[in-house]
Amino acid sequence: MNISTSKSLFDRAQQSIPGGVNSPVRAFKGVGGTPIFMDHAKGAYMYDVDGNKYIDYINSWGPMILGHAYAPVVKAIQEKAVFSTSFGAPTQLEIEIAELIKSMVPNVDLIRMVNSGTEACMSAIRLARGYTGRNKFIKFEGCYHGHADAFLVKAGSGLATFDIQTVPGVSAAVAQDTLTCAYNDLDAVKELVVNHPNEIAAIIIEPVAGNMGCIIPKEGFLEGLRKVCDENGMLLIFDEVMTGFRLAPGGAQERLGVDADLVTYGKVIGAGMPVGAFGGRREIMEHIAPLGKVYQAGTLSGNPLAMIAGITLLKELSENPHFYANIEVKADRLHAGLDEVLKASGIPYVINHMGSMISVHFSEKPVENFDDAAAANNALFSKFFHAMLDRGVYLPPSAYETWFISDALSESDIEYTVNAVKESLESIRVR
Ligand code: KE4
Repeated sequence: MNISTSKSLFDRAQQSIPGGVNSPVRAFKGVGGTPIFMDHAKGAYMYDVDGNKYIDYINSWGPMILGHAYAPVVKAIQEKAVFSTSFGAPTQLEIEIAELIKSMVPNVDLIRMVNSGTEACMSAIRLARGYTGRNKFIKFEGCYHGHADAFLVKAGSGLATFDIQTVPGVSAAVAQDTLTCAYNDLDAVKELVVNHPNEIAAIIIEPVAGNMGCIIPKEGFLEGLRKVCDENGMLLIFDEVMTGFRLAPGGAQERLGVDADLVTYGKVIGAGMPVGAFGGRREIMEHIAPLGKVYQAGTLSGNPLAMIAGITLLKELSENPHFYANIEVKADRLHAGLDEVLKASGIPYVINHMGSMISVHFSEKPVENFDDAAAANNALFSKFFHAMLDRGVYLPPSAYETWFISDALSESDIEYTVNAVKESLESIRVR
């Protein structure tokens, strides 16, 4: 596959941008090789600067649930842009997206728009600390809640990909309030709570993890966290930046039947524009400025283009629930096809899958937490990634990421993908 233009752009990019990318996971450092520079995308396909076409399983890391350049979203942005891109004053659009989200997520009374998932999660933690008067919080190894200092402790996504255990610049004073334990280990959570009585403000979790591959919560795990929080005056925060409006209209809360106290969003709610949000019960959210004293702000929070993009996509999803059924059928079809060719290959593997989130781990044992994901044959994944890329299938460039299924995928795309997996496995076995 000719990627000469990507190569020259990458050389040029590195002269002006750290590592040539504006987000580390795009740099292919986890899998090696030259990152592919994209020119445009439509539906299930991305087209690189050398004219190569790829079936896209990244979907911009989640937002493109109905495919790239979804016509109603593009039209809405084009029409809104001529009326200014930002006012720095309140607009009706912000009310509309807040009311739309509240109609899809019943346990959210108030919601604040921000500009990224990181901002949403860091604001939720600050609010939990302000509401409870406690400083510590629990996160799970391999979960990623954005790049705010307090989260960069045993985090997933790029930190796992690059094996960054401690991040220079994150002070010990900050990190000491971040308590961690293994995903799916409820006893470890209870032990932390016993060892830190009345010190822990919250537990923050990806209710279905997507930053160490896709990791499914064990039966009773989330319910157990809910009980621990209720018994110890702690808040349960669901980081639904990935799962929100993807696993169901009401996200993981609806699909898994567990209510959090605060929930954070991103990705889908911006339809590819920079948006994040955090919300919850009024008694908690009214501590946020200007109502309360937990300060949180943003020049471009709620800007009209991001709002109209999010409103348009969320309306499509809420008014056409068949999208969710469609995506589940496609994901199930992909899972079945992957299972068939992986089983035939004789290579040990595990497929973790819920809704439109799926990941393949070359592992001989179940992958239920970060250590399991790290113990898999991730060197083989890197070869697999490139073999698939060479066949025009763009997977996340790391074994520590989840694949996303969009409704734009056709049956033939899925069949092509499964066949590409078969050929890729044969090619890497030969080497
Ligand atoms: P952003 O600040 O990147 O918008 O969101 C941070 C975030 C928070 N919570 C969850 C569950 C997330 O998955 C993310 C961001 N996801 C990564 C992909 N694993 C973003 C890709 C990137 O870092 O470029």
